[in-house]
Amino acid sequence: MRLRKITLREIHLHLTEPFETSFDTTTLRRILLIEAQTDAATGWGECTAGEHPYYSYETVETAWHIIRDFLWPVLRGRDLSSAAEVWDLFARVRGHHMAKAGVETALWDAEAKSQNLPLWKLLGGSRDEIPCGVSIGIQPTLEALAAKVERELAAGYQRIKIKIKPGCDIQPVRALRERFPRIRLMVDANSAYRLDHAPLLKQLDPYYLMMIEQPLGWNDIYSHVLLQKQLDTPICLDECIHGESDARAAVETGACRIINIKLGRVGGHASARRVHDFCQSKGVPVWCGGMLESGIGRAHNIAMSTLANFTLPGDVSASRRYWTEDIIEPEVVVSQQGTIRVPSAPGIGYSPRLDRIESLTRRCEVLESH
Ligand code: OSB
Ligand code: MG
Repeated sequence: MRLRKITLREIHLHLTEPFETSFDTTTLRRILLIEAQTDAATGWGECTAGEHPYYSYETVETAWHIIRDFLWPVLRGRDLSSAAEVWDLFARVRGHHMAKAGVETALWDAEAKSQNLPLWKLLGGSRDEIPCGVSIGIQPTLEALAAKVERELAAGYQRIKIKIKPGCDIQPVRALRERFPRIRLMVDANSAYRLDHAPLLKQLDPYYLMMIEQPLGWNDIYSHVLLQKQLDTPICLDECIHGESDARAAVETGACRIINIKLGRVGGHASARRVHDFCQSKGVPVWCGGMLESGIGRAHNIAMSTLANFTLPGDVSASRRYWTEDIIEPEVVVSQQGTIRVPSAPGIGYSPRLDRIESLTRRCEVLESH
């Protein structure tokens, strides 16, 4: 498989409603799409870098720069026997996993298409449907929050995650538990707390949450070791896990009992699979996180979630929860049982809508080997 051309496109998509976390409120997504043309097939990837460096240090701008000036030169005209080789080829570039993942996942799609195989089969996945949860942003009132939860449960979602931050944590959890005593409930703090908040976080224990996601520093595994010792509620790490070595450090030291895997954060499918396999060998369950992706990134998340140790419902939900109209055909839909049926078409299994992508494009750059 020889890479001929990469097209970078920045599209702008408005969320159907604002999404508030402890670090930001997002209304408009700037999404970097990567189209990789090889001599065998064309694949699509999505770079999950944000508009701001508030979740990780990467942004759309840094990713564009890294892809054009450092990743593309490594791959241009190169003959690849598999997308699985790309991670090692990129090793000289430190970090910038979201940039790497955008390109690497596009090549996985191309490889699967060239073999006429669904991507999830090429990755070694084993499920034909995946369990789904939702991530609900911070709401202005407890009533608004309860109404949202009600609606998502009625739609069939198997697990509810709410965002928390200092001053907006115990109260919403208590309110939801009183109203919904039996649901699978969890919280995500996006690194909004410090270790000296341990007594406060301890107050969440009586609400038997499935987990607390990333309470402490985005790059601070050790503080989570100290916090987990004090909590009954399992900690799940998101921001801290950039690859297999972080997963090993976190699991072996007891910093967490569950891991959230995001393709962008770990640098693509090959790295994600290594994190997955390590966790599986240690009996640590994983689930697929979300980054408010368009249909392209969502499709990659679905393919990854078919691996056997993705036993917990992920933040992979229906297109319509984010967009009035997605950029893929068909859109991602979730059943009344809270599952997504895995597509059987080659590659990511959903078709990019080129006309719609074209009309949403604000910036485009073609990188071509001559
Ligand atoms: O921490 O999981 C997170 C969105 C943007 C950045 C970080 C996170 C999130 C979400 C949304 O929780 C998940 C989704 O529905 O895509
Ligand atoms: Mg998270």
